[in-house]
Amino acid sequence: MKIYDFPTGPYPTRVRIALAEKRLQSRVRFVMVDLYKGEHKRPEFIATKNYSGTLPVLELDDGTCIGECTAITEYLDTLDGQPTLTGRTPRDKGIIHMMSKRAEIELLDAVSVYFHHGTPGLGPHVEVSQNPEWGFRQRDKAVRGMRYFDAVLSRQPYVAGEAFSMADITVIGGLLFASLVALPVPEECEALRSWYARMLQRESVRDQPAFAGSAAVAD
Ligand code: GTS
Repeated sequence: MKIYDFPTGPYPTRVRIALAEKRLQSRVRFVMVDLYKGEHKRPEFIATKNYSGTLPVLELDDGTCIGECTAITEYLDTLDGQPTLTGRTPRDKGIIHMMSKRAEIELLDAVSVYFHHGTPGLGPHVEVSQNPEWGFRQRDKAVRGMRYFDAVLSRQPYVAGEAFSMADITVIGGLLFASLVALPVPEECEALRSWYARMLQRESVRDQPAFAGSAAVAD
């Protein structure tokens, strides 16, 4: 299998963490796609790899391409390897999917929109139609999302309940992206901050290129 990847990107990092958790790294070959050169927006990439023009993309040996981190993680979770990241029981699968989707809508995707619209983003060659006001609104939404996940994590050890899951990985992606755009987690979000500190100690997280150096501290 191949993964079209940008090693320090928050979304690709989600899949890298899932692979590391399940110890499946040796089964994939990473192919670097340079976001800052706009390689993900080239017509050939869009036509053959991912219509959405985003990373990561998983390409199976038969040429099938799967985009969307959630879909890729669900695919990987059906292969060998522990732990299960997307739930075993119908209930757990439902909760994990819901919380991961919520983490995208309320946090990670909101920070991403802020990056692309409220900051120079990937630069003028790639960011051809920016709307700063929309970006700033999404930045504020992301901070509200942080407060929501703080409340969740003040009641339970992990985003979807009692065990580490894909939903934790999605929130990690959100806080990674927030740190890259210098959007701090509010001081008073103690549960979220201490959960993130715990997550940064996990081998699968700590060893990712995105967390090298000091770029990804909670504040
Ligand atoms: N919904 C997609 C998913 O979950 O996979 C979003 C993927 C996404 O936005 N990926 C980013 C991207 O390709 C990669 S990164 O920002 O994390 O590095 N962004 C480029 C762009 O032009 O939107």
